[in-house]
Amino acid sequence: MNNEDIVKLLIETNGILSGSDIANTLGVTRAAVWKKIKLLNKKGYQIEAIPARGYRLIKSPDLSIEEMKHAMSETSTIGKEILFFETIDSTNLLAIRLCEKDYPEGTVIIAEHQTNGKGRLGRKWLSPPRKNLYMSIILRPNIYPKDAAILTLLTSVACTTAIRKMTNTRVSIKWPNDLMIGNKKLGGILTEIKADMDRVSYAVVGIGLNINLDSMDFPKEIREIATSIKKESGQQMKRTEIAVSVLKELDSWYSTLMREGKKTIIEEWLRLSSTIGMDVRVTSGNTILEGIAVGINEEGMLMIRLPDNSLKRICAGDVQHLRMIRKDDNYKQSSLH
Ligand code: BT5
Repeated sequence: MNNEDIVKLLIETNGILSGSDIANTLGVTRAAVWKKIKLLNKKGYQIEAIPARGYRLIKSPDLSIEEMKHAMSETSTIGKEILFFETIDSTNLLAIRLCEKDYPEGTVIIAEHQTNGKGRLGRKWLSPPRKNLYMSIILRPNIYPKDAAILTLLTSVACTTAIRKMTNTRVSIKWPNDLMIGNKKLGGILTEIKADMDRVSYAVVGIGLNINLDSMDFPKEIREIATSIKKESGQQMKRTEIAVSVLKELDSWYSTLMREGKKTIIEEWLRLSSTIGMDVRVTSGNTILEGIAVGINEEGMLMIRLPDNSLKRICAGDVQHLRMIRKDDNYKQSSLH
């Protein structure tokens, strides 16, 4: 009997369920049920025992893996398997190890706390415990390595859509992998792939989202540049609901990619991005360029119009938004080369 078996029954009952009904359904003793209930209450559930009647679920912890599993049972690919850790070095690192062991596509690794959360280029993702979301998803897309950036684009579309639906915040995407509210970073995406010459053999998309951090919870290194949903909206969120919404959006956008190719995703990314139409400064290795961000090409590269009017493709780098130049649809072209 898993924890989620009992939680699932209590959610589905939405009322009082007797100990013997639970025991019979799960093929265990009533004493075993009682023990599990005690354990779940220690894990942050509030399950009331009503004498001579049974048990009732009053409250779940704000990140409940059991509820997540229940909610993800109807997706097509993502979240069929969800692994949860209190503390881990990095969900991406573990996901990569699991990919090597042939874990199936759609497996989600989620942690309350990361001791070595990773950003791009060896940077750190600061991961304070119990307030945020840190998760990685294993994908095995049938795409060329040159197209792998689409996975970051589609993950940022999924996160942005989910957060806009669930909260009243105006999150947008900053190329290539940042989720922003205004000029503060709410979250980031780290896509790592293994590929041979002509096929991606696996990809791991890692998502870090600041959810319930209060102003004083931010590590000082990022206090000036980062934000959280709670800080922006005043809303204390149930992290389960955001996680489920993000993963369901990811499932749906991933199916769109596999079915229709990249076009719809690029269009949606352009709609949700705050980079296009901006005067930007791009730092890429030792090179710094300034120009107007006019679009992305089919491989997810940022297209910059330089002061001499030439177009430059940027495949990797960090973007600083300087000021809005134009926000009309002329800049929202998906097929620039
Ligand atoms: C990213 O890198 O933005 C990718 C972040 C991906 C994190 C997830 S968490 C789950 C999974 N497991 C992992 O180990 N990683 C992924 P980059 O664009 O390089 O941005 C890194 C920079 O963001 C840092 O140098 C800081 O300036 C800033 N930063 C670090 N922690 C932050 C936080 N919690 N909130 C906002 N900004 C942060």
